[in-house]
Amino acid sequence: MFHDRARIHVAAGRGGDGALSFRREKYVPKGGPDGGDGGPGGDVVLVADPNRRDLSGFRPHQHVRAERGGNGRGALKQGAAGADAELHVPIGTQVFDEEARLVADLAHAGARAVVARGGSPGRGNKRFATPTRQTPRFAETGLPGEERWVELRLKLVADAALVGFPNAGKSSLLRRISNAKPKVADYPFTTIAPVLGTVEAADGRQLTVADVPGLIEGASEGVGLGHEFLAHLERARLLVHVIDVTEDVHAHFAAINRELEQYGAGLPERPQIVALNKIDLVPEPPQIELADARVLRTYAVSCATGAGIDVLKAALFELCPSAPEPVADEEEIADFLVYRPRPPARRTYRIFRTDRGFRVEGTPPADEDELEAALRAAGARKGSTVEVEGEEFELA
Ligand SMILES: Nc1nc2c(ncn2[C@@H]2O[C@H](COP(=O)(O)OP(=O)(O)OP(=O)(O)O)[C@@H](O)[C@H]2O)c(=O)[nH]1
Ligand SMILES: [Mg+2]
Repeated sequence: MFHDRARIHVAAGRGGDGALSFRREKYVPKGGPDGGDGGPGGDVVLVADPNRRDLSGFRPHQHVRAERGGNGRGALKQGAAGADAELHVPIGTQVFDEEARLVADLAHAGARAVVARGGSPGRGNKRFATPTRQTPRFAETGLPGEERWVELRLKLVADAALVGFPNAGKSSLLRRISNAKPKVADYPFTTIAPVLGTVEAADGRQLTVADVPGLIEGASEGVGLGHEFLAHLERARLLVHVIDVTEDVHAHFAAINRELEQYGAGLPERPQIVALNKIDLVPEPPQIELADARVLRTYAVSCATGAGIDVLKAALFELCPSAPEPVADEEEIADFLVYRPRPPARRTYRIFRTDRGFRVEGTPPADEDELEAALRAAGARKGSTVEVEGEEFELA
């Protein structure tokens, strides 16, 4: 099975707590504060991996968690940074948030997108020492990491894509021109999942071509295999419209174009070259004119005999301008791809661990349950002493 969608829950690591510690040395009865800071929580990062074919590596509703930052320790030892959770996805994976907004597009090998940021660490008590407060008996706790549901959708990255009725010979054509070996058979819907092939020119240039399932009248209403898989044509700069010459060519051409119009997303306007296939089955080479502004060229070919294939292949290289130069500046790519959802949720308060229990500083949330959850996340348990706005209470 080919999976081009996955919904996963991503949770970044919580920041480590700062340490509450005092120097203990021989002959130094009252050492100063030496609690180190916690380490930052790990991020959840998606990485575009050319070795991944689809999203089938994800379980439905999978939960992914990055590592928590380590706690600070005495002697000013900083906690270890939590390890990132790296998820490998195929090139062409797009990331959508819960409001269906596109937040990252991993269109190049090695592209990275942070989808959940690790929580910032708490500061150790050493940081809170001032001339007037030489023995701070508290340390800051770390902040929780971001978490969210994200929807991954794969849109294959191909220079050109084949489109047409079932049985037109799309897979046969891909076998002829590329290194891919998709299944070919004389029944409709042989191809049920997209296949990418690499086409090589004599001068070494390469193009990728996508073969997708056949389309039929009413695909937009779910007839046949539906039209969802047209998402894999969206990034193609050129469509190769394959038509069986033994069929009613004009009717088939119009029917496929109607389905492209139903789908939208730029496909109706995409330039096409038409491959009139199976000319070995007709006595005369077809003289067919398709009056349509999108059609740049029409070729008569036979995937069975190979007739006309080389000319069509040359046209692909001529009409697919070579890929745009990769952006030289790595920073620029990263900036575009890194998901900055909203400024890291600034809490209006921080939680400190004291030698008596916990203390909340700043403006605590109005919602008591929210505060309680935050205290528990910071390590408070039933019976812990908590100080909020000068009042002390025990956690129930
Ligand atoms: N005679 C002849 N048969 C062909 C030619 N090209 C393809 N075929 C045959 O047509 C049938 C369908 O070919 P496929 O390549 O599987 O067609 P497709 O468009 O990929 O079909 P779906 O995957 O079902 O959408 C197979 O039996 C092929 O052998 C051709 O040029 N001449
Ligand atoms: Mg096929």
